[in-house]
Amino acid sequence: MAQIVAATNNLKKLTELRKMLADQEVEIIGLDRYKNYPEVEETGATFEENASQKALAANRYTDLPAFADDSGLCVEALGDEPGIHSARYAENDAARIAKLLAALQGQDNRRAKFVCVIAIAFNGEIIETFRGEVHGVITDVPRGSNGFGYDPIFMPDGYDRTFGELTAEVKDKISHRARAVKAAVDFVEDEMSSCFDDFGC
Ligand code: ITT
Repeated sequence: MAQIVAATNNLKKLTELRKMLADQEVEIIGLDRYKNYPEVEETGATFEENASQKALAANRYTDLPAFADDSGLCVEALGDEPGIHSARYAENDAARIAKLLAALQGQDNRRAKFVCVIAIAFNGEIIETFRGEVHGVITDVPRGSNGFGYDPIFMPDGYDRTFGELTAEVKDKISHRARAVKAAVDFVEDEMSSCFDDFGC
């Protein structure tokens, strides 16, 4: 079976990605396979740049095709922050949530979106990046303990529960990550079918 490296150190993210790709004929290799895998700095100004840096680093280190997910929560009233800084916004999930709610105190505009960009790297080059978004609002208080990160304060449009309250099955159908993964899978399937058409490979 073909192998691909999932270039993430976030185990909750990795679990979601593995579930979303469970039907694909590909073995997802985690970074835990590589004991000396170096810390990869995220120096980009966009989700696309950071996802590409992470995917390329893993592809070069392992010599296997690799993909990475760079994601975050963009809050309208905060000029789309924390955005690409979501993981570094504070030192743990509880502190990140508390800081965000404090920044939004008294703010009527609670609109926000989760963004996920997946980059695929092969032979030292980025093949393509794929973006998924889910729009919604930030609640006044955290609700639920499912998921990870900012899930307890994000309520997607069309639902009256946060990602922290919704089941993994629901989140994994409508999330930013689900949408980016679907775009990536559609692209790879299209490329493979055109490869079959063109070269019978
Ligand atoms: P890797 O870079 O190793 O993949 P990371 O957690 O540092 O792990 P990011 O740099 O992409 O990943 O930061 C994403 C952060 O955005 C993540 O740590 C959460 O705080 C938040 N986030 C992303 N997707 C989320 C989701 O589905 N639910 C809740 N929070 C999410």
